Amino acid sequence: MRRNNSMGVPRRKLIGAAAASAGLVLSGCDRLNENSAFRSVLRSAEDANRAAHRLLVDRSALAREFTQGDLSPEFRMNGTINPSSQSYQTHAAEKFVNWRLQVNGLVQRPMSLSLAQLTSMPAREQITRHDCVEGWSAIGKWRGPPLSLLLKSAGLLPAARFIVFHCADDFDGTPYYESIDLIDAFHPQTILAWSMNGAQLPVGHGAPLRLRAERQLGYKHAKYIMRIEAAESLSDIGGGKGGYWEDVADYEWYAGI
Ligand SMILES: Nc1nc2c(c(=O)[nH]1)N[C@H]1C(S)=C(S)[C@@H](COP(=O)(O)O)O[C@H]1N2
Ligand SMILES: [Mo]
Repeated sequence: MRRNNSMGVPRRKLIGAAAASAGLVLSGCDRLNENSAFRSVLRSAEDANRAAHRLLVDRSALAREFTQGDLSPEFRMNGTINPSSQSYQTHAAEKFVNWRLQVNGLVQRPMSLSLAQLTSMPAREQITRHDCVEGWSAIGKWRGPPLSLLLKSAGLLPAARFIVFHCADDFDGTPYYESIDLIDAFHPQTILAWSMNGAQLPVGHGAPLRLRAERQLGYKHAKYIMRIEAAESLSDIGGGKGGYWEDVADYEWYAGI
């Protein structure tokens, strides 16, 4: 079948014309190069290219790690410091023995993990600085399995693009949640911390499990994680912007530091 465009010109003829004009451009290359406007377009394309490359390379870089002596004597508790729901209060009173982390959404094998299972997984320990958008920072020691380990055992489906953290707390009935992309999800310092400064994670800091995503600002570090969901899009989760603060106060979804 011979397919024509809307003007009735056979496709082959159009391709021929395009090739001819490409030839003209090529033969005029030297003259174009003398044109300073053209050169500046090339330069800015090169700059954009370099910036994109730098961004990609930098996103796999490690956040600075500190030593035991750098630990902040006091680490502020911020946002929710004790989720009020009856079910969270019961889990806390039971020392989280009946609590389970759900891992579901776009995964091959949905999982339900006890705290004992999570604490017996291979863990990473890291001393890092937490930077809150409100302007305070603190250095703490965090321990827990890399998020990548859980995602690998659940097996992400090809459509998965984001990892969403659903939390036990809410602000006036609106649940706290956060999300990251797969670059941060598989970053080696992205861990699910069940321990802080060598002790079980305190309720104020997100017990029994909180995210550490060391390349991003504090509000991305979801505390009180109940469920981890792999998703293709963020638009039908919460208010659609990928996180509680993104939805209610227009915080940036990508809060890289
Ligand atoms: N579930 C939940 N996670 C949360 C918050 C919250 O209110 N609820 N606050 C965020 C903000 S703004 C910061 S700075 C950190 C505070 O962590 P911290 O209490 O361990 O200092 O948790 C983040 N994660
Ligand atoms: Mo924060």
